Amino acid sequence: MTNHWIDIKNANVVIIMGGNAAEAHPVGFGWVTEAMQHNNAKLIVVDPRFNRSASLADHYAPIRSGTDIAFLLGVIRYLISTNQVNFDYVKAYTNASYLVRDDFDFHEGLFSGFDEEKSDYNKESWFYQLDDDGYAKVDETLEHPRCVWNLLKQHVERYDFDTVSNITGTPVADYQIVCDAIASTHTKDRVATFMYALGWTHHSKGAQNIRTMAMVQLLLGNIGQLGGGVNALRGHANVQGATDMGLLAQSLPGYVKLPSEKEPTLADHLAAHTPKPLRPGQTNYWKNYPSFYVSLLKAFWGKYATPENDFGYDWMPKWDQMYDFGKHLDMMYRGEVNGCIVQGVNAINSMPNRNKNLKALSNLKYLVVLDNLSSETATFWQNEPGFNEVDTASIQTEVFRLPTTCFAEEEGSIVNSGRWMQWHYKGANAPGEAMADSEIVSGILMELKKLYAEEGGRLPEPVKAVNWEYTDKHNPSSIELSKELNGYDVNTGRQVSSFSELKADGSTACGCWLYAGSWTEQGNQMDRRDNHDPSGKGITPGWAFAWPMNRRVLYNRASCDVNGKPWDSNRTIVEWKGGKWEGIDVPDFNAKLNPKDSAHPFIMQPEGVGRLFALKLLKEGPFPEHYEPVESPIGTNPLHPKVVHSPVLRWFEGVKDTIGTKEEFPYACTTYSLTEHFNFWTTHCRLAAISMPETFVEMNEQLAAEKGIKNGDLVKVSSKRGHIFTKALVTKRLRPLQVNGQTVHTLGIPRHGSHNALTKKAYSCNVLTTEMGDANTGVPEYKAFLVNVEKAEV
Ligand SMILES: Nc1nc2c(c(=O)[nH]1)N[C@H]1C(S)=C(S)[C@@H](COP(=O)(O)OP(=O)(O)OC[C@H]3O[C@@H](n4cnc5c(=O)[nH]c(N)nc54)[C@H](O)[C@@H]3O)O[C@H]1N2
Ligand SMILES: Nc1nc2c(c(=O)[nH]1)N[C@H]1C(S)=C(S)[C@@H](COP(=O)(O)OP(=O)(O)OC[C@H]3O[C@@H](n4cnc5c(=O)[nH]c(N)nc54)[C@H](O)[C@@H]3O)O[C@H]1N2
Ligand SMILES: [Mo]
Repeated sequence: MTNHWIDIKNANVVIIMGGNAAEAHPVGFGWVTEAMQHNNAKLIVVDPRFNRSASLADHYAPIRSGTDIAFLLGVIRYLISTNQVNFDYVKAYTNASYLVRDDFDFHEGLFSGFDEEKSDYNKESWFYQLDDDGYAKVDETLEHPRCVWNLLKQHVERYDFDTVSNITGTPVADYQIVCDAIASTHTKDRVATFMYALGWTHHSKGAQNIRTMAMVQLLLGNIGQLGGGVNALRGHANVQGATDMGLLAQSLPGYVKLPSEKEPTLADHLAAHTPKPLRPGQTNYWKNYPSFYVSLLKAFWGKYATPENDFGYDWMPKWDQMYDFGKHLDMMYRGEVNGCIVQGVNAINSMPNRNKNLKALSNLKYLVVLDNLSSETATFWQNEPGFNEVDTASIQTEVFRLPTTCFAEEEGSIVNSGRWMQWHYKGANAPGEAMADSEIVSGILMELKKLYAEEGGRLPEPVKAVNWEYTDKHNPSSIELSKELNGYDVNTGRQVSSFSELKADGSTACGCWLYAGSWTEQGNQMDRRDNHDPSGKGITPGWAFAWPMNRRVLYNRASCDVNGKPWDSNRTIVEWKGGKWEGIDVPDFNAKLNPKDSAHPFIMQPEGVGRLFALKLLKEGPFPEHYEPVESPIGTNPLHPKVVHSPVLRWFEGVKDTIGTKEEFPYACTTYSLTEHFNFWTTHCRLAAISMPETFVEMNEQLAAEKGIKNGDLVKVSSKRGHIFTKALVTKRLRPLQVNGQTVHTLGIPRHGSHNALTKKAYSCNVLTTEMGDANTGVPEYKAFLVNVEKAEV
């Protein structure tokens, strides 16, 4: 989140779109009702399903799954054509006035530079026009035909109400209400927040879904404001922490990059990732990349990291393509991988195309599962007729199960969606032989070191050099690990108090630059529990530690105009007063600068402004465009029939044959969470199993009647990848939508189906789902695929 949970109470309009906060984030949702009750806020929910969030909304609008970009580009068109834009903000704080290269173009669904053969773009033209000093050219009048503003206007021109409604299935009357509610926040005294999660990420253009919303927020001037922002509601309790720590396939802790094989030396890598300013006088914060990177290498390799050996850069793995879990499963399927360590994920239930994954795991020589429960992944080799059909005797995989502790049985920090690092203490000792994950991983490292010492082997250096100077090398304490993440002076051992102290010369070590300040010489800042809120605006500087630098609202310079005056005096976060900056939050800019010199709030961008035109950042293009899901219930793209879905998808060999057509599989299908369960693990919890004992498939009354299916009937749901049997839940919540001259029915299946838990035996919905996913992130299209449904013979 750019903002944080409590801050939602400051919103005037709350849009829940691409998420279901009432159900999946029920505690945080309390701040939505707070905004409604005490701030007269309006709640808008846009979702294929009338879900529990919708039941509390002022207005609910249905949408066909996978069409949010069309919906939001239509909103952008509406904002522009009705002049409901915060123009002062847009001119000063976005790249609206920047000139784009003359060779940038968009035609019939494709941007300039498309290479048909590679199914990829040459992104050269997706850039600004530069002057002789290498700075972007701008036209502050917004009149130049090549400025972002005019190109954007032109790009969204096609998305009028009828076109949008024809793609999304959202009735025009509903759409008008949503557009007006969003547009009402273009004034300086009104702000909207968008809350989203998987309804946007689980798509073959997930990153572009989110980006389109960020563009809406920029046009309205809603980023950097109390009650505004771009607010991702994260999944697992500590998934924010996991991503901060480099969980993503191509990132390292603090979102610095895993090196690619195109960067053979440290100098190459730093040159590729240390941006030059694109406008004069920019903070360009990533200019500090070398300090963050070298400090991270010092944390990895300790005394073995020296200027002479590029601080151990050679020992870092280099990628040639994205090796996410999907890629690994595909490699296992092809027999290209011997072993796999699965830690804290129930892969066989949660990854898409389950039948393929069963074969993938069966090809391994060994599988190690670190989990505090007996998961279906650890028992994937057990034949369970109907639910997990495998030929156990032919499986060669040896499975090792290492029981772990769970969060309540260890101390440490958990980072919530609002970036708060909150320390917690151990509640109980772990049962039986369970060990902490860190203890297990350390044990494996110690054994590897021993093996290398005794027997030698290829590439011993990284294992030998890894910095493991903990009191107990077999079991590093959370305290020692946290202090290392904060960072310290290598020579004196002093904890740094901020990332501004980090150096690129090897004199500091830091495990995650964003966490600098969380454990300083003053001690653990994460266990602070002063909930004092002096301004009444939900800013509690003494509660826990919010990265970066205990800042609660990111980009807060944008809450003021260029002269440092808050857009809205009721929403002051920082302000220029009596020749200096004052405020209730840590400034997200150099507060030594006067308002004019600091008027570039988006300090992580080399041009200091928010991007309506995203340059080369995303694979699909610098502007979002509507593409159909890979499996589309209308089988065409009404905007450009030749480019139906995203043209830059990653197709593993043979996957094209696993994609269904609307002729065979006529219904759209989506999957989602229920409050009563948390993913798969609470299916092992008796009370949760009692409250929701069984899974089901939801369908609307019209479709059920056409198919002769009654509520509670056993039905067979099939996709190109496989089929499941489950019970029908006939409902008004999912309604048929009129799309491109046809009726689209959507089915919905909860994602908690499990066959060896305390709930009734069920098929996992991931038998049906496709592994096709977002080209930037690899996240599968769990929320939009095609199925057929028929009444099953009992
Ligand atoms: N009780 C409970 N809480 C949980 C979880 C749980 O399993 N149970 N899981 C946790 C995890 S790991 C995560 S990641 C989060 C997930 O949090 P959410 O994303 O909120 O949860 P989901 O139920 O997956 O999906 C949200 C909504 O997206 C809608 N949707 C589907 N397709 C589209 C679309 O194309 N457009 C739009 N606008 N909406 C769409 C679905 O109908 C659903 O209502 O929740 C976390 N919290
Ligand atoms: N069709 C469909 N598929 C989906 C989704 C969907 O909406 N639809 N959602 C996707 C999303 S957002 C997510 S996050 C995934 C969730 O998928 P998973 O992460 O696979 O689901 P969980 O049930 O949360 O599994 C986590 C496992 O970690 C174990 N665990 C808990 N604490 C610890 C610990 O401290 N250490 C270790 N080693 N293990 C621990 C739990 O016992 C559990 O077995 O599913 C994805 N798959
Ligand atoms: Mo998740």
